[in-house]
Amino acid sequence: MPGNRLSNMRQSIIDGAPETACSLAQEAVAAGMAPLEAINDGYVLGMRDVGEQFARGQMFLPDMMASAEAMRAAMSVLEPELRKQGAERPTAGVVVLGTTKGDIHEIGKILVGTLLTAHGFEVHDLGVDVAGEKFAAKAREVSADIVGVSALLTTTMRNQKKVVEALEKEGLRSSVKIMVGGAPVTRRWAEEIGADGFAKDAMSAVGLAQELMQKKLAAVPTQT
Ligand code: B1M
Repeated sequence: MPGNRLSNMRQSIIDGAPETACSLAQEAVAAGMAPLEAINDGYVLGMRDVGEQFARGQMFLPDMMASAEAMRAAMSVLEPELRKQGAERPTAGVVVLGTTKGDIHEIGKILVGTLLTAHGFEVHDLGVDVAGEKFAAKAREVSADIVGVSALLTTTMRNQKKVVEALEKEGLRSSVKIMVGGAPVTRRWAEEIGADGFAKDAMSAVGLAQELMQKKLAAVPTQT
């Protein structure tokens, strides 16, 4: 039965069917399925299929938008469940998160933010199409430990470098760690632009954020 449920979830994204995606998520929560299993082994696989069909010219932009809508509908049910897991923990660190300038893809970034919150991080999500200066201003405002920048297009991943530069210009680079991610982003790219780390998916992003926090705390001189 869980196998069927997962494949129905996947299909609801391919079909661009928000109502089905939403009711499958509700059923899964009621049946005690882990929200992350539904996301990773059901809905995200549908999104991957959609991307592949789009790349082959078998699917068009309105279909892709309908699929994104279905994904958001499922996430509206699953996200609060994930957040509950982090609600009662002490803050693991302060993260400013956003999708880079020129880019409106947000599903992966939302997933990263949700999992960070579920693991005790205080997340300030700036949304999509965010300029480097805005990341830097928010980082200063909330005394961020980490700035996380998502990019889904090969053209907009270049703007991740602008975020690094904006933090340098603001004099924040030594106090703020930078992590980058998104489908076209690689470890090598992260190194090239001077970021502190790269994560390939949302769960790895949590591990990376924890690692960066440890490095940051280890660098703070202890008081005698
Ligand atoms: Co767009 N799109 N899209 N799209 N879209 C891609 C990215 C594409 C690969 C599709 C394709 O051709 N196969 C392609 C990019 C090609 C390229 O540059 N190499 C593409 C294109 C071309 C475009 C447009 C240019 C299309 C057009 O207008 N002709 C346009 C660009 C608009 C813009 O941004 N300026 C466009 C528009 C759209 C929609 C609006 C229709 C919609 C987005 C809706 C929304 O987000 N609200 C959309 C969608 C849905 C996709 C695909 C199908 C799915 C993206 C997604 O949500 N995946 C995508 C194809 C694909 O990726 N397979 C595609 C699910 C999500 C959970 O995964 O986002 O990868 P992902 O996030 C992962 C990891 O990457 C990682 O963790 C997440 C969870 O595991 N991660 C991080 C992400 N951010 C991270 C940050 C971190 C760490 C990890 O640290 C900070």
